[in-house]
Amino acid sequence: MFSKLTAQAPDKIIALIAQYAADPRGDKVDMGVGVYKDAQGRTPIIRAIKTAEQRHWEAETTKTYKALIGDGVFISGMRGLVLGDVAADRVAGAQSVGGTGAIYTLLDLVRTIEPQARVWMSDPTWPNHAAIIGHLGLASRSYRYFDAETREVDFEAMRADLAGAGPGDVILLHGCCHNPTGANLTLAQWEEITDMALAQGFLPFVDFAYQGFGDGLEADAAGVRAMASRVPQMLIATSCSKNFGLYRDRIGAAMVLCETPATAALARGTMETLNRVHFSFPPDHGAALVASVLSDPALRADWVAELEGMRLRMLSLRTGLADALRREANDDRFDFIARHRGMFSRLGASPAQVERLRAEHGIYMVGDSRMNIAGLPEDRLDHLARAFVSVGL
Ligand code: PLP
Ligand code: TYF
Repeated sequence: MFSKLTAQAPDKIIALIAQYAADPRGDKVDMGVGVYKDAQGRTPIIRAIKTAEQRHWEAETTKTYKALIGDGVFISGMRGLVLGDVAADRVAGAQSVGGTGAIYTLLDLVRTIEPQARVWMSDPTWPNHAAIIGHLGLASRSYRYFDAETREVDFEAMRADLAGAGPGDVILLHGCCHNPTGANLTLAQWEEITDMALAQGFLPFVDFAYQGFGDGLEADAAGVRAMASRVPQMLIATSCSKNFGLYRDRIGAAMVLCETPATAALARGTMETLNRVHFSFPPDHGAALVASVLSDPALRADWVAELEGMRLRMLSLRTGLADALRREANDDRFDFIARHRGMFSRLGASPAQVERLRAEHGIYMVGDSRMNIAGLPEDRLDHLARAFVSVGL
């Protein structure tokens, strides 16, 4: 049976981790996989998470099963974090295995109801979106999103493409900190997409993996909240990998905003069933930690402060690199790096230039020239700027 299998192409982002690790150069620079790093290149455990973990270890007396849907305190805490007070009684939430698991559950929910649904992705988007949609056998479309010249959102093109969407179409949007480009919708543009959803009847699906990494916890949620306050229904996938630093603990939440509380109860029941068939009970550990951090005011304040420090560090790396490039290139063509938000920017280098940066300068970024801003060496930004200009950028 298994000889029928075909060799799988490796995930290009994950393949970079091993390639970087195997590089013996002492001054190599890792701007590959989307993991936050501090000035020493470490990905530390968030202080409040460590404290919650210690308390949890002391207080936990059993490892018996909890609930198929997940930890109720965690789910309502995540709903509040993402949506504030918006539409609370119409939202069904389920704990998931990372943000990826939330995306999978929500698209499986769509497939259960509407196997003919088409899922529209931004061009470009996180490669796992297309992989999951394809695996589920759903049809996909893409909409234009990024202007390669200005490195901003090409909103005219996006709007023109989405004009062709209607009922039965799911429009996948990045809630903030677009991966891989770093270019994001303004609040006014969120309102326009909301108008289109209302007029055309498509279903918005917000992938929200970087809340707190862009303009702040509340500001990053402004678009998704504005949309949720007006549309009858939408899907939201959230992740605790980045903002709680819980990458390997695999914790996230799937949320469905429904027309009525009664429909939300139905969605909740179906997500419970989807959890059961996907993995039965979701893993508790990360959910328990996030639930304590969100419900304990002191822990929450400490988490918010640490997250804000991470965000501000990435912002200062952005302005630092843009300044260094302005000096080195003697013009402002790289200023978009300071305007982008989140962990990534798409530099706009060709695959050959990306390869030269790796081979000649030990600078690692994804082949589409996505840079992880947190990986920038803050004491060597000039060196980096010289390398960028030396390969013809
Ligand atoms: N969505 C986007 C756009 C991402 O970049 C990521 C990656 O971290 C995720 C979702 C989900 O990540 P995880 O499954 O690790 O929570
Ligand atoms: O985009 C990134 O780098 C992160 C991590 O299949 C990641 O989201 C990358 C690829 C993948 C899963 C996670």
